[in-house]
Amino acid sequence: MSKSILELAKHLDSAAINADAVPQISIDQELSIADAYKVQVASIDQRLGRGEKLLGYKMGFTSKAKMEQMGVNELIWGRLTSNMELKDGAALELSKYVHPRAEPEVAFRISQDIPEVLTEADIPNYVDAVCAAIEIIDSRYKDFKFSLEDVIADNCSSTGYVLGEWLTAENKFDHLSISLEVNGEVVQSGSTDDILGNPWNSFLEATRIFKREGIELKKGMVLLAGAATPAVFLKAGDEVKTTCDGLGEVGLLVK
Ligand code: 0L1
Ligand code: MG
Repeated sequence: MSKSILELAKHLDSAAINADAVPQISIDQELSIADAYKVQVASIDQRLGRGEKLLGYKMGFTSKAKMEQMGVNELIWGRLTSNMELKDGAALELSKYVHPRAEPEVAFRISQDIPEVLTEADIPNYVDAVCAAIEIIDSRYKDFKFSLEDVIADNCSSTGYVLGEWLTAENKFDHLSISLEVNGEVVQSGSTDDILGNPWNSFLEATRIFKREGIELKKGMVLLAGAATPAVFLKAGDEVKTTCDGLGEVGLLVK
């Protein structure tokens, strides 16, 4: 028998709390994309009900190659809550995750509520800071395998994030190098161009999609723009660092 949206949400929430890999939802029941986002919202509501705060959003599938691979033609998004934030340089406790990976990103800080779809000219009025960031993705599904609907329901794999020092938002991001280092070795490198041509495009797309979906981007919220490279699995003892030209560094230690 099919599970309700709330049952699916509780199932994924419990998998996240217990760091327990579960079978893909899509093996047993069909889910539309709209219903998958409802599961995501209901599962985040479980966290908010425990006192967590909604602090922002992450954009995913921000490269054309990844969109094509997953058969989508627009970005997907997940929600960032207070328990997901790790301070720069903090320890990530491996036992709290199923099979976490890290990916190098940039983040935006929103300076006032965004009421409408923005254009490039509006950006200075709505974003006051940018920084280098790391997103921790940790699918709750066995073997990190999922359909598009599965991953959306599972908060688009988003599990944690680390923000570097906020810098003024004048940075234009033209062709900036960005890399992920593990234990002093560069294991992934790319350019901010790899984030939808330019991370600002991801931000503008977010304002378009969220207006359509009735999602509020509010003052003080964080928006993760998307990964510039493939993600890397983490293991105990790893020192992980993202460096982005002009935006500095941000890191974490895996325990
Ligand atoms: O770009 C993203 O952050 C997508 C994450 C969801 C897919 C995955 O877990 O690889
Ligand atoms: Mg990401």
